[in-house]
Amino acid sequence: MKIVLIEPGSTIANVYSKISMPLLGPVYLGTILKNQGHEVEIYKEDIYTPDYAGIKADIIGISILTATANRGYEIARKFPKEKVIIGGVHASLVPQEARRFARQVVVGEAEGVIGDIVNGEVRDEIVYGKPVENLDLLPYPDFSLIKGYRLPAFITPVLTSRGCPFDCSFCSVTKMFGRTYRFRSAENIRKELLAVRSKNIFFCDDNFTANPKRTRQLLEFLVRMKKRHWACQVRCDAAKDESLLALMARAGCNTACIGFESVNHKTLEAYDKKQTIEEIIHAIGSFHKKKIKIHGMFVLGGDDDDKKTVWDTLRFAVRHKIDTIQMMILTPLPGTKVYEELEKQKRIFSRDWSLYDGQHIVFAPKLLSARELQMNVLKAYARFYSVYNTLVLFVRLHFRNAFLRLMGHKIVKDWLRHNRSMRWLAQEGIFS
Ligand code: B12
Ligand code: SF4
Repeated sequence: MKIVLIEPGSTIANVYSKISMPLLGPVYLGTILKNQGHEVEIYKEDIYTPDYAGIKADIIGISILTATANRGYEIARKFPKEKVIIGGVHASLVPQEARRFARQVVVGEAEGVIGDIVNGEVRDEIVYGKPVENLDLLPYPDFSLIKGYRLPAFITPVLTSRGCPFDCSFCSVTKMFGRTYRFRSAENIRKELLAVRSKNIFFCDDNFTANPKRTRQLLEFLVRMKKRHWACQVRCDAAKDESLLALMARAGCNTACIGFESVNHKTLEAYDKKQTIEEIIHAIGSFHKKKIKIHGMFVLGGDDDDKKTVWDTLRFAVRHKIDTIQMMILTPLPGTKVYEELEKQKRIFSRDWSLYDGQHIVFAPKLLSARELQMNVLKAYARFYSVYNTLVLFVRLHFRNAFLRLMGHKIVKDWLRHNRSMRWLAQEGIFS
């Protein structure tokens, strides 16, 4: 059978449309189907958008996040419904909605069911996938299935674990992958890495160090493999184990993306983050001591956040010399506790999923207006990535950070160009 899998494009002016890193879901599923003898092609629209009218396929599989759901449904409408299957995080959280556009929707991890669905052996309208228990049994993702994807890619995503033992109130991860932390063996990962020819690797696990013992084993391998230049996502807790950080540095970790989330301790509590500001400060110092750069991730707009919190966040990032930052606006992703709470309080004013990308305010904050939150976050973001700050880094010979800041500057400028009118707020009648 001919199967086409599609990752819909990011919305206009979404910072992420510039990053051509594919979601691994379609690649894993495509690899499994190819190994079963099917002809598979994957389209990642941020890289290549085909002429859909010319596509002859038996099955169209579409992978949707909340932010890309509208585009996913638009693509689905171009095909007869009996050919379309939809999966991905958003489809897993609101399967009934996705079902309106597809013959079948898969909730959760689909590796165990995709073959049977394609062969017509599983016909349920909503199919519940089971979490893959032994991740070592998965094939290595075949990125050559993605049309137009240049190999070796500048950066290759590698997933070594699924799930996260925490349950932060704004996060979709545990709703999708559960709280049981499952991980691949170091040997299995080593074999995949041997075939990766990219200079840069992004371990896209949500919590790379959740099990320090297995992380250590993996790091030992990386030291021996002399793999350089990789980044990962960790919590501040990782910094409590200094020898683990030392090993990460020796193994080639150049950037840690850390979920700091807030510099307001009340907000940290409300997010159920189970981390303190002291731990954040300690983590920054410890990673920097090991010469690992930090991409600090913040989420603004909790019920205890006001205008000052936004600027406190910027000052904090500058004072502690965080290398790059991401300032997201709290987004009520379906299925999360934040969604349930805001929905109960009738504070969500937009259901346009394309705005659910962490860069558009879609609910009424408590201590400031929606417009104020949006503008202040943007202004603070723009300040961090200002030309002046970039020049300062350049003069101090911090070329890599200066380059990244310049990129950040362009991204914020693009955002402003596309969104200056804030049409979605005007449409909802939100003027103040
Ligand atoms: C790598 C990554 C990125 C990369 C690349 C993403 C991309 N190409 O879109 C970057 C850094 C650019 C990024 C950006 C963003 N991301 Co991101 N990202 C991830 C991360 C860490 C890994 C993705 C991955 O490969 N997962 C592993 C694979 C195996 O899982 P999967 O793709 O979901 O596939 C499985 C199932 O969903 C299903 N499935 C998937 N597709 C299909 C298709 C069919 C037909 C079927 C049947 C089944 C099926 O089967 C697959 C195998 O089990 C996830 C967290 C996570 N653990 O998934 C967050 C995650 C996907 N990101 C998220 C978010 C919010 C974003 C951003 C909006 C901003 C932000 N806050 O970071 C942007 C939006 C990007 C966009 N496209 O518009 C959320 C999405 C939540 C939601 N409800 O949509 C997640 C879940 C993280 C979170 N904390 O909640 N991201
Ligand atoms: S934000 Fe990070 S620590 Fe919290 S539940 Fe999500 S993945 Fe886990």
